[in-house]
Amino acid sequence: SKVKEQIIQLFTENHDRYLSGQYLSDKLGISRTAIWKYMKELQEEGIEVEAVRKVGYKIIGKSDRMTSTDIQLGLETKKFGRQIVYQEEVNSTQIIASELVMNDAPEGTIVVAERQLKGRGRLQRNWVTSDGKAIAMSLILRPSISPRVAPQLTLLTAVAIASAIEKVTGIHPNIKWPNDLLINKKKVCGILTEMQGDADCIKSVVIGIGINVNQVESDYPLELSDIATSLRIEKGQPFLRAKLIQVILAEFEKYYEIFLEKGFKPIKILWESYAISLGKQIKATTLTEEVIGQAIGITDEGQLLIEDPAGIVHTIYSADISFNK
Ligand code: BTX
Repeated sequence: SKVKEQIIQLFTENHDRYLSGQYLSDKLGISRTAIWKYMKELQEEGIEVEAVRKVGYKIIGKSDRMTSTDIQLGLETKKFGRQIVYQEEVNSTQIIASELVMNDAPEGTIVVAERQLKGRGRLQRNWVTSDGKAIAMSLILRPSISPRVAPQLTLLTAVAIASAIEKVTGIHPNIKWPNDLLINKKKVCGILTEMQGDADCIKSVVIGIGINVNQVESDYPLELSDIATSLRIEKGQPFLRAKLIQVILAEFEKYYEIFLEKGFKPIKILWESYAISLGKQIKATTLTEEVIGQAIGITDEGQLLIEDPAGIVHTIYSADISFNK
């Protein structure tokens, strides 16, 4: 309800302070009994509320869920995540987000699911989402940019997530061009950027984000056990997924504003600070060829530059990268 959202907003603005029933009732223009009813509802939704007589209410704990309430409580963005579509079970959050795009959902809308049955990777590959332990999220953007620069949004997303993971866990992840986030060489996050529009103009972009948060090794199917990791495996402790989403949205909003105002260059510098492929011998497999050589950098547009043994520099727009040594 609208009132509950306002209550959540007040607790978010006041961080860990007690808010009295009177204060809430004055602010929202409803009775203290009504406030008490809403606080009970929040409790039933899994938010731990402490109520102290004559003092007020305080949020003392949250469980690891990702409902709209969980994500809004503590969200400090202006636009991103202000519209949340939460579903218990979906085939793919990307499908729901593309439907929302056609129904004029505003920029910053997110779709989140607890359970994703047919997660999509690039090139029709599958993305495995472990029930209740991962983040499956799609984010709707409506930038006015040309399709040529759209791939930069994938790199921007990688920077925002890397920076959020670093803030929440203390781990410094690596980015493997263009769309993988790795920790200790294993994949912790995948990004899928899908665009709608025509050849001259983008109408919308749906960014799919899959993050392995609370899985343990035995949660992964055999074929992923050597290539996938999770924040929990790396850090030895679980994390609240809603909290991570809040920080990702805040980081995203910050970098997206910079990007729209100043272009890709400032993002590129940050991207390079997380990059793992640069300077290494790699093999890039594109739809039409294989390029082997040294990754020497990315262009101001975001394409990867590979210098082959003959000294020829190749510009790669899209490829899968593997390390040669
Ligand atoms: P990608 O094509 O770069 O990576 C897919 C490959 O990654 C798979 O072929 C498999 O080898 C490996 N893989 C699959 N699941 C996992 C996992 N959980 N952890 C590590 N490695 C894995 C990456 O595509 C883009 C993934 C985007 C997923 C999000 S989730 C929310 C949104 N909805 C949706 O359907 N897709 C996106």
